[in-house]
Amino acid sequence: MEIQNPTKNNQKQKILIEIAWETCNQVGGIYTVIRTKVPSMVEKWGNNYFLIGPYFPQTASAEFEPIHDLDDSVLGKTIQKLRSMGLGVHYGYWLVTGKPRIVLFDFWSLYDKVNELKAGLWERHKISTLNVEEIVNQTIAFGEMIRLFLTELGKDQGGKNDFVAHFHEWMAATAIPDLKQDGVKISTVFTTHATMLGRYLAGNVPDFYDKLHTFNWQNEARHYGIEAQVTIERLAAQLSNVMTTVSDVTARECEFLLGKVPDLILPNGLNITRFSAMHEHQNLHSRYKEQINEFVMGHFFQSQPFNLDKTLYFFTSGRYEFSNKGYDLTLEALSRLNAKMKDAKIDKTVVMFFITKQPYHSIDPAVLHSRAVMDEIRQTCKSIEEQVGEKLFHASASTTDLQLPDLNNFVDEYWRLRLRRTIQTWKTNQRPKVVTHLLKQDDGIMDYVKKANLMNNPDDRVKIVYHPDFVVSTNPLFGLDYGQFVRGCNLGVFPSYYEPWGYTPLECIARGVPTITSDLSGFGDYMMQIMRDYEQWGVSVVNRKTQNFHQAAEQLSDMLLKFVKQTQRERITQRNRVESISDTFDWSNLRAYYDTSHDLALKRRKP
Ligand code: 1S3
Repeated sequence: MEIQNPTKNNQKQKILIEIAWETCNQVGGIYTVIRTKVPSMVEKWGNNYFLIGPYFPQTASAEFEPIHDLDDSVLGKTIQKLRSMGLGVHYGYWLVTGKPRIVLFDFWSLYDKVNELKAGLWERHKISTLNVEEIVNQTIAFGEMIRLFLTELGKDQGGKNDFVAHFHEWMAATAIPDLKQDGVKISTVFTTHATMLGRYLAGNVPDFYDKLHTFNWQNEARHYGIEAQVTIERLAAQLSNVMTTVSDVTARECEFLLGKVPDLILPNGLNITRFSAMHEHQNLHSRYKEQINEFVMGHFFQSQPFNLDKTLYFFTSGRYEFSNKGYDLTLEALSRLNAKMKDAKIDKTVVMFFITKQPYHSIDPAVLHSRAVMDEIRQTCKSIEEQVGEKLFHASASTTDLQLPDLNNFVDEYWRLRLRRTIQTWKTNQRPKVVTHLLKQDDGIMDYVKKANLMNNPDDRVKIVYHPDFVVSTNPLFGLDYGQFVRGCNLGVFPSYYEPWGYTPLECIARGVPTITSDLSGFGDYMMQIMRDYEQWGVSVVNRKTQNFHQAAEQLSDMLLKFVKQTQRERITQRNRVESISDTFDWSNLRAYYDTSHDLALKRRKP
């Protein structure tokens, strides 16, 4: 840990500290930003980079390795100082690619002072925190530890270092107003990955984008009971040296809802791993598609067998925000696609997966049972296969008249009966379930599916599988992790209405899977800016800015139909093209935006 040493010509060292509630604490997309960016940050900053996050023992036990010896560097001394104040400060490595150093604050060690801290926030900055959600109390305690830590660092025994503190989201930013007021010698960058009000308003007010300039932030914040969060977000935006967000789409929101036009846009990237041989990603697609086939056979073939060689797998995924994530539009478009495929007598089947998280009791036992019985059929077939193979070999080897033996004679009555009985118990007339789990209650997806009669009817060309839980490798239905599931699918569908960036389409591109996004998502908007012929590269963008819901649904259904009509050869070529643009989104290319924000913050604090 040598961050405090000035270089030979006595230049100050620049030190970057990245701070987020999702550092070593996976909640959503911000964790992906921070975690995937680490290797690129470490490459540039080396030992002069570390992160700060909250301490949660359970996550820490999996992702954190403590460093026990503290030296007398400025970081070591600062940690010691906070510990001597009785605060829980954990220092070590974050066990992710790049293995950066990380400081985790146990905010519970300060939690008994939370009411005092809240009174202080009101007195000094007019942040009203009465009757707030529990998360606000936790972030205030966390923020106070950040304030103490940075204030101590800023003293920097002799000013040998220049510090930049990069805060992500309001949850990490309660310290910014105090740091500014106290003149702490640290340059600050604040990145918001959405706006609190934007998220609420977009989900509740029709024509949100057209009305953006009309909202009174305080009235709206009070109305939704999020005044504390919004005030913290606004103050962080206005008082940091540099304020940024992830897309132009969200920049407009910041202007009207946070009262601040962002200084810079920092688009999100991924850590892209490409294969040296092109065919490798195609092989992986086939392998994982086979596993999805297994699920589909278990789920549908009980009553509705169809030709898997003529079946396409589409999916959408993300947090359950029914209209913000465009699930409503996707369902409407699927219903139209179903009608169009029937009309045109297209002899293909589309299975559409909805992967999200909703409260449920358990996986539906009927779904599990069907899968288990199908596995039993497979086992029986295997036994028969072995028996026939062995007997055929013997009969062939011992034949004297060159006549091929009759295979029918090789299967024991026992196995014939067993196979017939198992098939009999399996086959049913009932429609395959739409939802794989027992939901606690019907939701927007189920209501829409029923209304549109997308109920997996025998003549439907579009079948629906609603999986109200995220896909993880321990899941008994797919036996795939999320990345593998994505690779096995043919198309990702994400026509969001509210999406500051949106990693889901990018995750498709990284795996060579074509995708559909919208021009209201940060990613779609960025794609349209940087690549004129994006459709050639397997990315389609639904126009939701100027089209109404029905026009956008029609456009989306046409996009889906066009995809359905592609030949297998065209799909293979397209997958190669998609995969070839993935490098554009590697952090090694996108870190430069972050670099600019840090340079600007340093310049601004010392004009
Ligand atoms: C936010 O997470 P979300 O899904 O709540 O930040 C992500 C990372 O910048 C972004 O991709 C997403 O659109 C935002 O909404």
